[in-house]
Amino acid sequence: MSETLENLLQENRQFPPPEALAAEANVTAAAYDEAAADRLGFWETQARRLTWATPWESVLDWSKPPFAKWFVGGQLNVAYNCLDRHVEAGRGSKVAIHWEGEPGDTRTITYAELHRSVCQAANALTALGVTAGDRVAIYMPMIPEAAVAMLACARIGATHSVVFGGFSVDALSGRIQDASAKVVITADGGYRRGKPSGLKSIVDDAVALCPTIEHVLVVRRTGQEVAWGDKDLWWHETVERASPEHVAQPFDAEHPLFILYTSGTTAKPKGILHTTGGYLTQVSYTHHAVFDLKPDTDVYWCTADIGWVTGHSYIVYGPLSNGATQIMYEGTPDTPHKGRFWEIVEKYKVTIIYTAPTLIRTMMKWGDDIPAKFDLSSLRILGSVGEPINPEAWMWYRKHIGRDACPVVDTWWQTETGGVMISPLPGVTAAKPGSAMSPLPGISADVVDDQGQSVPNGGGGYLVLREPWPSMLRTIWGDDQRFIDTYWSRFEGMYFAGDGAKRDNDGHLWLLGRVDDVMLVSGHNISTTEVESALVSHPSVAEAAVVGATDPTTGQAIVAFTIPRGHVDSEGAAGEALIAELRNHVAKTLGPIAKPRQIMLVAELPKTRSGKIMRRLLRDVAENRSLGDVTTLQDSTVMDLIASGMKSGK
Ligand code: 6R9
Repeated sequence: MSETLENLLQENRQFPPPEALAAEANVTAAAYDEAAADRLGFWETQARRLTWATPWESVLDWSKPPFAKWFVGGQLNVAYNCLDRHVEAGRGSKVAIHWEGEPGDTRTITYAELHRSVCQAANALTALGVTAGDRVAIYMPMIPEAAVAMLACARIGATHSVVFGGFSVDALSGRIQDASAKVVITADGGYRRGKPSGLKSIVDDAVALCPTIEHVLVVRRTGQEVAWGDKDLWWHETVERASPEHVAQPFDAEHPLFILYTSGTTAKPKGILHTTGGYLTQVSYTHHAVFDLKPDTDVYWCTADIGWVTGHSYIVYGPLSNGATQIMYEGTPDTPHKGRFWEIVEKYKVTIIYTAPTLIRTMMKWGDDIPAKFDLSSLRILGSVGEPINPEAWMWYRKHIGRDACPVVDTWWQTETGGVMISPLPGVTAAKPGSAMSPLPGISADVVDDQGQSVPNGGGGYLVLREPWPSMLRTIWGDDQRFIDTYWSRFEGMYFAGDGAKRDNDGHLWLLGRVDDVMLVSGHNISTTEVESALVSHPSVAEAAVVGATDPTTGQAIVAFTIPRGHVDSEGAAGEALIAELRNHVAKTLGPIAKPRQIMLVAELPKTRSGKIMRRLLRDVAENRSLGDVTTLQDSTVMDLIASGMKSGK
């Protein structure tokens, strides 16, 4: 890359924590000082929040970088920490999960009940021949059995590999083959957008390609007809008949806990491997710190799917290790109506919500009047994850969901980092809209230039992590060399995250999107995030995606795909006028260099299942190429619409 990223966007608003929240916060500013004085000692203190069967001998073995070992010699059981210890402490009757099915059916599951189900599933898996170290694939809808399956694997030391329910036969079979999984746990289907979707038939086709699979365990969720073969077993005939007595054995701190595949671009998915002690330490601590979780009074809701790392760390392992009461929701936010999420917040008096910018922007598009119909006064903390949150989306979230009273925590992290790395602390940080602010205590993040030198305040470049952290990935499953090449070779001795970032004049961090998405316009590196945020700051725009397309004069030119807000007239001449206005608005906000060559008004954008905009597909459209791999798209019809709009010049 020729130059580091331009640094265009200016944002001066700042929101200090409410005084009452700060006074009672789980974590105060002292944590930064403690961690700065003794980083490893700080992580030891956090590890002691868990229950260990055998204490560790040393905190970190970093003698063979980049292969880390945390809490060397320590032993613990993850499921014990998430369940048994709460039950043993007399909290068995506390609700662990309030589950809402999309059609409106509900289940309330206490810690004692969840513990019982996990013990039964652990016994059933053991009876099927699954032992510690074996891999189990999980391909499930958002039902409590998905969490039960993960915890049962953890309990017996089997390594789970959760694959998004809804990924294709190819995606599922490829992941099963890569990990040589022995068992698949699935369901007949789940409910999405008011209809039962089929999962079992996809598993059948995948298993036909996967000779390592010995058994398929099937939860009956929808009751739809399914084909039945020799390997198939019903969950209710095996797990629910198994003994609920099970004593959890401790495993080594470095025992493999799970593999989770990141889809990447077109390359083969990477099986990110996470282990036991360091992972649980960091997800448990960060959940306690970033969400200020008070287990006795909070009702926490992370809206992610269990198939995304956010579901692993902040639905299953973080919240349950902390004894939280949480919501789990099966369906989509617009079924049966667009106020569904806010109805759930009102019904359960949710206090902490953790969601993605894509959802916030969608809600902006649908209109302010929808959340206004519900009582959201129980909310006290709002979280965001998955993409940079545009400053105006942050402001909308704070105002229309958080009644201008709740701190917004924008949390930066990755599948690879396992847990949150950069985020405000809700009782400490005076947050700026759109900024993830500072590395958490015990984390050393930096922004460096092409040569790996830290940039000064006001500078931009590449986000790196300078020191190992407890929940870091340990390798790419079966491919140590690719682990080294992908993350540890760009800069000597540092983890390269693949994201662009800038450090503002106060030293706060702003994430600028994937470096692969950066546009090079007349010799200037311009981040997609900043142009998108400039577009979203216009009152007529709900959402925007920006890409660089080849241009004969400027090298690359900026092409923007923009979704107008619900009330905006964008047909015919009104649409033309809006486009002209938006081009000028970007030029005025960021400078003439960032003025888009072309703006298209669209109804939807291509997104992954976890809600990230797939800019590479938009680049294909902008350059009139045929589309690359679309298998991880949430809705593949979106691309047909956008491509036909482009051809007709709309
Ligand atoms: C947790 C998760 C990781 C990539 C990451 C970055 C983007 C996530 C972000 C963010 C800006 C945030 N990302 N959180 N960018 N601000 N708060 O999303 O994991 O699916 O592996 O994606 O997501 O680009 O590198 P994963």
